Amino acid sequence: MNTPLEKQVDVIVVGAGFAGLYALHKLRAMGRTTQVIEAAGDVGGVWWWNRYPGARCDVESLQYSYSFDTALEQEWQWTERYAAQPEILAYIQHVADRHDLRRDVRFNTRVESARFDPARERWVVRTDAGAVFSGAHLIMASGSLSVPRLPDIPGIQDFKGKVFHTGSWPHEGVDLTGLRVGVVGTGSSGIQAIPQIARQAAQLTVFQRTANFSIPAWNAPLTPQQQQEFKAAYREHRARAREVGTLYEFSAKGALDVDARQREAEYQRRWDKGGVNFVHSFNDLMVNKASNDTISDFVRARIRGIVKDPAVAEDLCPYDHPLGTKRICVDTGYYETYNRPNVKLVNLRKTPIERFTSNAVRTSDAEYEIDVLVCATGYDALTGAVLGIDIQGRGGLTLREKWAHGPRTLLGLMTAGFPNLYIVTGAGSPSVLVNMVVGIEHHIDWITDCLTWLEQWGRTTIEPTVQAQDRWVDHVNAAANATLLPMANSWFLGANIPGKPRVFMPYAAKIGIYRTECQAVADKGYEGFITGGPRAAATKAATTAAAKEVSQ
Ligand code: FAD
Ligand code: N01
Repeated sequence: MNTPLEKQVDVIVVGAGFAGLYALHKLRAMGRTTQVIEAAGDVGGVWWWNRYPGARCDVESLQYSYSFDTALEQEWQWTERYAAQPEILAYIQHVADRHDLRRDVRFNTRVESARFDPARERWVVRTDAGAVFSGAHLIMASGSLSVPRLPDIPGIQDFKGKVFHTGSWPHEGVDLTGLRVGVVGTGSSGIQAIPQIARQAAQLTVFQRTANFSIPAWNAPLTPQQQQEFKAAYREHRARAREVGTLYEFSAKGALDVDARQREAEYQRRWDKGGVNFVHSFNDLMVNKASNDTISDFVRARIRGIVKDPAVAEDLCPYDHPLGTKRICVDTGYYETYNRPNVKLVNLRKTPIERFTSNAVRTSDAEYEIDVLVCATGYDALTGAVLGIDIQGRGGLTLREKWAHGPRTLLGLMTAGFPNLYIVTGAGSPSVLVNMVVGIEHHIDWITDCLTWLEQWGRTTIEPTVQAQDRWVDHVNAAANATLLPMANSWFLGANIPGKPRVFMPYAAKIGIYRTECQAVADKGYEGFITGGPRAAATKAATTAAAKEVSQ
């Protein structure tokens, strides 16, 4: 029986960022009726939410863009090497206008629950506005970094000043002129915002728990010639990006294959060019700790060279994780900011925060009065948005129960017991480790190819077998363990969320390898997946497998 007032479509998509919009565009072209549901007031995803001062991409603008619209990639003029948030948002809004996408998006609406109805083989989705939608397929384009996290610091509710999170920054902007501002968090967001805030605020106090490695962006306007040269070879660049993610200058040598002088020269050459390319100076930096020590030492020496007060410089030097094992940061004048007279660094490892009072942050040795608190404290990454929805699959199995000990997927795309539920750039895929627009386009292409295949073969449902999923989870763990990545307490591992299972979530393989693996599965008739017949009741095998998993 249909639920009253249920709007029925072929496919429901949660989220209208890069992923949701491309999904809608493709599904429409395939003739599938599609409903996108988005909590924000417009398209853009993270670029709609993250309006903090200094927000910009760190994959170069010409690469951090869709490849599917080949006319647009020629027409669109990026103004800077790394576009700022307003420009990226304008680009996504332009894509929505150009392809008339907004008419299928329900904005200002949050999906609260999704239940698979096995009798109808449909997902029934309920929103915070009480609306009900059903679709044969449900695509979670809900983002890997879309659930901001405020710090659990005692007394924060007593603080009477304004509190902002970088990931949900007010649209009207925040005038910090003449105010005493505290920033908690020195990841990518904090490192971008701190230099900008320092210019406005009367006094800026940065509360740092973990020092991070940051590389200068050397951001600059893009010249017409730079644009023309890149655009002339766009097809080749896009093809290469599908293999490597971002077009860095990859090295064929290990860091210890050359002498110290050559190593230093290479690090300096790349430092002077700026950006994440620096991390690819040698090919073993992410697998060999001794090699990594050389690049980590180089950056620590640069920090000491930039920051005038030696004690502050030392506090800014990261020692507790190898470079690159936390997401590397890219900055404009970050370390230089600590030479300003109105900026103070508080090292929370030495003097932890004890509590907030109504007008101050109290650490173990001092009280810092502030008017405004900026939390650059990150996200419940990769699984936060998906688990934020009460998702129920076959036999009443909820995703929250199933993933209680960590996410389990096949290819990062689907999970056993949840037929026709697709996750874009989810845990178990390269996701946040690569240029995410490349990963997003790949996932949407794989999902839409899968829908076409199901139709051609008269199948109505698809889901992984538990065995194939288990093998994939082991494979993802092995890929991470072959690198230095698990050595950091990073959000890649869920370490930033108390109580979150510590599982290395992204798949640490080159995206080209991953694409080949995904294609091989499809070429073998979706090997590792169970498909159900035309409107048949759910296959017995799938139900049994899901039930078995709940009982495990
Ligand atoms: P998002 O852009 O996160 O969009 C997901 C949308 O889903 C959101 O708008 C959210 O409101 C909506 N949503 C979630 N849950 C629900 C729900 N229950 N109901 C309704 N709607 C919901 N990646 C790079 O590769 N390069 C970069 O340079 C880069 N820079 C970044 C800078 C910042 C400040 C941040 C935060 C991230 C950056 N990223 C970058 C990563 C970024 O997440 C991806 O590049 C990309 O924008 C993700 O797009 P998406 O559509 O998958 O997800
Ligand atoms: O978040 P983060 P982010 N007390 O989790 C600290 C993308 N992105 O928003 O490390 C004190 O990295 C926390 O300290 P610690 C990119 O993928 C890209 O900066 O847990 N401190 C850390 O310093 C990025 O990686 C860009 O010890 C607390 C910080 O808050 C991802 O988004 C720009 C605390 C959080 O850092 C997330 O970046 C922005 C507490 N209770 C974002 N809780 C580009 O440049 C947390 N912290 C492309």
